[in-house]
Amino acid sequence: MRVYLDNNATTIVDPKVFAQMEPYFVQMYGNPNSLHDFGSETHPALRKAMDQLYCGLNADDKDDIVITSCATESNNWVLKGVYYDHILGKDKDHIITSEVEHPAIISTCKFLETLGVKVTYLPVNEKGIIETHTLKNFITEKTALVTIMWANNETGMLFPIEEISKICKETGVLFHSDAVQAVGKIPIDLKKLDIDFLSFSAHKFHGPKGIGGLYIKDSQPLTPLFHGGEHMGGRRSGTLDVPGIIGMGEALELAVHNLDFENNNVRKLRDKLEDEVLKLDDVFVVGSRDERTPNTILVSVKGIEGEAMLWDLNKNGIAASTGSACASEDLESNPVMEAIGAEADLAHTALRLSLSRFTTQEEIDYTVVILNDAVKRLRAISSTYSYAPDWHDSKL
Ligand code: 7TS
Repeated sequence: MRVYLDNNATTIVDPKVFAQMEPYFVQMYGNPNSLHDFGSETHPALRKAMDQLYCGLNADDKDDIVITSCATESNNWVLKGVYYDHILGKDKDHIITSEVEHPAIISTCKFLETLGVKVTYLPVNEKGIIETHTLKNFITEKTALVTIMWANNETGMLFPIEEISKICKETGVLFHSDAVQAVGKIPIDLKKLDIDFLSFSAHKFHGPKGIGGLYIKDSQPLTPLFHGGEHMGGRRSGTLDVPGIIGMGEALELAVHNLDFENNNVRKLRDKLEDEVLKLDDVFVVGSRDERTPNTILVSVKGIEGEAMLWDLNKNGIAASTGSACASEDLESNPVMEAIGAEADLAHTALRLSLSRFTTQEEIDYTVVILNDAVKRLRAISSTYSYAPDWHDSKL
């Protein structure tokens, strides 16, 4: 049996999405900017896709949704755009983010630091989210932007976005949210929230890879990252990825349509898996279930390196993740586990299991059997494992 439990890394393209995209590879392949029929026959489907995106995020007509190649691009664009428009040559020099953002934010912040930008990396509590009341203390008249993710990719923990957006509005600071792990999993209503910029990526909600977007409130100016042929009103040049845009629109519409399913069936399967995982001795799951996206579990299994578990599961057809890269000489620990204050040996044992609406009961039942067996076998040969009932308390 093959079981895919790495849906926070990427998802299967929904066959219904692929069916909408296919004709635009082989029949209607014209460049939408061309003046002939090959070009113009793509327009109705592109218009429909943009409508699906506005509708799926409940964005206003006066807002912009600009198509990008992925969320990494969207995140780079907003941070570098804010640098050009609000920091360079201006009296602001400060950006606030959190310690547990995706590298697409952290690495871009590190780059901006080399240009003289001051960046505050807000610490997180034991659940892996920021204490919102502390945010106010860090905002000064020099702060140009707050960038905080909506849901964490490792833990699934949801950040208090409404509260953060209110603080930013009150203090007159721009607010960006990397919503890659939230879009398609929880309701998003951009008419109700004061969010200036929001990043998303189609391949996280059963759309194709290589296509994403940046929402821009009130179509405010943002210096482009890509200059060129003035596509997307000059905001993001480059020939439009017609099948990709059509796929992303369809995928978002389907995801929003399936939100109740996501919240009931996916959550039920996730909870069942979590119940079974928690029956094991010496395991620790980050954050409580109702504070997370419905599909994610980050679990530490004492005494077993995340990578060892991954290999073992993979041998049995199960795809999961540790959230850490396996360097050639050293096994890296999970950065989010480190940020929540877990000791090094615990941070090395992280295992991320992320489900989707395509995950089945049989797959979860199979995973539980394999996981139980793997834990027994790997702990038997572990040099670091010996039973300690108060382990949870002593390590965090
Ligand atoms: N932001 C978040 C929160 C993410 O989870 C990811 C991908 C990205 C940005 C980058 O998205 P992309 O569209 O540029 O690919 N996250 C992961 C992950 O957790 N494991 O693999 C990719």
